[in-house]
Amino acid sequence: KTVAKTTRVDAVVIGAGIAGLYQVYRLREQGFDVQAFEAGSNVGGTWYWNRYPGARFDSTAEVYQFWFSEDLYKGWKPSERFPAQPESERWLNYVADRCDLRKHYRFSTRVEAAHYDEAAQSWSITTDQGDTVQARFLITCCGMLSAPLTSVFPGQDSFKGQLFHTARWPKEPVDFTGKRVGIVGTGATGIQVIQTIASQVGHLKVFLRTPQYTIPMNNPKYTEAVWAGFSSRFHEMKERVQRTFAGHVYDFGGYGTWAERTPEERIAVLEELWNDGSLALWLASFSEMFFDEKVNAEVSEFVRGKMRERLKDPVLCEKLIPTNYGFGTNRVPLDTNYLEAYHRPNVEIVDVKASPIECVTPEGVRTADGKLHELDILILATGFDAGTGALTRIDIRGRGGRSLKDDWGREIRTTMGLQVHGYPNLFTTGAPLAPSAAFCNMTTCLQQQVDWITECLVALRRKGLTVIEPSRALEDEWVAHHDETSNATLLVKTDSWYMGTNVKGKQRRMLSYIGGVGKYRQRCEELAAGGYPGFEMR
Ligand code: NA7
Repeated sequence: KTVAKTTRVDAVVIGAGIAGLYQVYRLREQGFDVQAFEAGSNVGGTWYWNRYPGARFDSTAEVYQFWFSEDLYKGWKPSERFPAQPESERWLNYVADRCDLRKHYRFSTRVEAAHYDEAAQSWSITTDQGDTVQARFLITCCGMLSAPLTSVFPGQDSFKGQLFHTARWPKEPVDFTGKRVGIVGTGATGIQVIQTIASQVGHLKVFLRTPQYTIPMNNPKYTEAVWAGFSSRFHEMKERVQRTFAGHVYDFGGYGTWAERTPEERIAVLEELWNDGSLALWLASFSEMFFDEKVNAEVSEFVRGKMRERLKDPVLCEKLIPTNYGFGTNRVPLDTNYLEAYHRPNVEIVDVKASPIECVTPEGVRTADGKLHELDILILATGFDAGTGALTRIDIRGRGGRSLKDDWGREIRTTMGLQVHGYPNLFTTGAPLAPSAAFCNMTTCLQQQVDWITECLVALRRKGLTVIEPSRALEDEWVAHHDETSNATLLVKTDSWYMGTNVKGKQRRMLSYIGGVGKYRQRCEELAAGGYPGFEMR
């Protein structure tokens, strides 16, 4: 659908991923007119862009779902516990079709700027296709991990081979046969790529800087009968994921505390969760591992032992088992034969901690020791400007022309990740200081945020009001609570995208709220039930 120049709508939604699709659905249901934009040529968000080999989510399929329609849930039958990207992309297309959401979108259209007009009490949104839309409300559903770090090394443009960032992977399959391939990055993404392409490439050089603790994924096929079983528990699961620590069915507390268990019992619990092959070892074992260095050290050693069993070779153990940070203090990936890939004769580790990458040349990658690593294909699994990047790449101006990029350049602040002081009628999902990946199963949190936003707009309309903005005091309170919560954990000691340390100059502040999904939700509900105390409404 083509937008006429300068359209007026109640709300503009940016993004056609999980949050955006559901936001459009909810706004339409409540009778708001909505214009949505999506930079990609189709729906899918994360699952549109991240089509790299091996991409898959590691929430379980029974909870990586929409909960607004039981029919929708029952009608989609995931093929396995952790489906791969093509299936997730198909799923979001299925949702868009079933709910007739496409007609609200303008695809292949990137929002470039959004300026708040104080006199008109509305946002003026402009796109790279030349459209201008006036919207009372602007709702960003741009994703937490969607602004890829693509320009990492000097000389990248000179490379004569093929260069890909994982989050900008081409739709056409890449032929690795016989190729000399290099990959930078061994986060959750790099691990999925490496384990998938190791057997396809001629030779693979892994430029490794920081090894990961990784858990072998247990990914059984889901039969019709299995899905019927989950479907019959739809309401029970829907209720449960809203209250657990990380928005999954599994949760902390099921095994009591570390302190009250004997050493043998602790190991038995860790073994049980290890064998579950999910993120439960991280997000549903003993929460003390996030707070108590001694507990963390013991859990870390348990995981190291498991990794040693898999790797066998002491040289590989030395290179691939983390020793300088604790288990669970950055994102824990699930893997499928990732460590085993290093047993292959065509897979080689280049230690770029010892000798960092200096530049990319036409032939390959040059490291500080002067070596040139000649390559046909270079893969950047170098991650994202998480939380803030998707929004600071848009020119967002609030009251008095203040810029979100500048404001967040000084200090990353939000009111519960839902609004930002100084930016009336701007609502955000997947934004900093709300629970997010993987401290929240993203579908759980995004739906909760969309529901909160929608109910807020309905409440404003009921009261005959047109503007809402959190007060500075309310935001201060949330930021302080957020910092207090994260500073009590060991997470703040480890460098990671959670802490913003992967982006030069970014403030070191925990991006995800880690007080728990249930607690966050309760606070959100209290604000709504109390008539939004601390928000200025006009
Ligand atoms: P991550 O987790 O941010 O990982 C990025 C990786 O890239 C990580 O291993 C980095 O090493 C590495 N990296 C980045 N720059 C360099 C340079 N210059 N040299 C060597 N290595 C480098 O991104 P992912 O895409 O894997 O995952 C992001 C999230 O998406 C994931 O947590 C899921 O929630 C989904 P470093 O650790 O900085 O030493």
